[in-house]
Amino acid sequence: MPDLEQLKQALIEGNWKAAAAATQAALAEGVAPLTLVTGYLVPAMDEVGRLFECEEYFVPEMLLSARAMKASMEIVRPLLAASGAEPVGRVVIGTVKGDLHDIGKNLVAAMLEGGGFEVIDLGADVAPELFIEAAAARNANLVALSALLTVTMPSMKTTVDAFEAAGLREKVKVMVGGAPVTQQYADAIGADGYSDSAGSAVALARKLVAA
Ligand code: B12
Repeated sequence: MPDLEQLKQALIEGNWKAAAAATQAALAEGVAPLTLVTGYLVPAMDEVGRLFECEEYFVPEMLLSARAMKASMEIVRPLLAASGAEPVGRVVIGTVKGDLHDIGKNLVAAMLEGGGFEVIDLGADVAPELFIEAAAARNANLVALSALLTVTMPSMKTTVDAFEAAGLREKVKVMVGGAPVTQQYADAIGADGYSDSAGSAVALARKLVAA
């Protein structure tokens, strides 16, 4: 068994080269890609968040950790997405306007791809009109919104409302997620679904497009 604590430590220290090397080593020794993500990468970022909260880390340290996470995810992502299943739906995904956090959104996108969805990823800081444009142009049946900041959560509601105003709300299901988002919030803004992790997002997405 490889020393996976080293991988976690590399993320916390923001050392992308060590993170990439530890990821490769773990995969070579047969550790499942999803185990790497849920057991080590995500907990490492949680620890980074805790260090930020208690003012041991500041934005530059968070950025270095995010870069290390990205280096790991670039290796893991194709493996998560390599299921080869039939397309089960078309999803437009993005982080809402004002919010630059894209790691969780990228993970959800990779899992949805792995779960057989065609994924149109609009990136981060996405305005409501861009979600609408992409959903209409690509005939999507699902829209997935991510927010990591309490101050950008209202952009989720603005986006749901914009779909309503554009007359497209009946055509797409909307699912929301991100650390500060809750089922209660999803219900309050009229979203169709909420999930707290990339893994359960796939089951939710399947349920929503089948409904
Ligand atoms: C890395 C990071 C950054 C990086 C982001 C880099 C990037 N490319 O994403 C940088 C340095 C840019 C950054 C900036 C800021 N950040 Co920041 N950041 C983080 C950190 C440490 C990790 C986030 C992360 O990637 N987690 C790992 C992923 C895998 O988890 P996740 O995003 O939650 O996603 C999972 C689920 O939520 C879910 N999910 C996510 N999206 C979706 C969508 C759908 C549809 C579904 C179903 C599920 C789902 O599935 C994912 C996988 O399981 C968090 C702390 C934390 N633990 O969350 C703070 C944190 C989010 N940041 C915070 C803050 C305050 C900021 C800044 C305002 C700091 C500043 N003073 O400038 C800025 C804001 C910039 C902006 N406008 O967006 C606060 C937010 C507090 C709040 N509740 O509002 C946090 C919580 C830190 C803290 N504890 O205080 N940040």
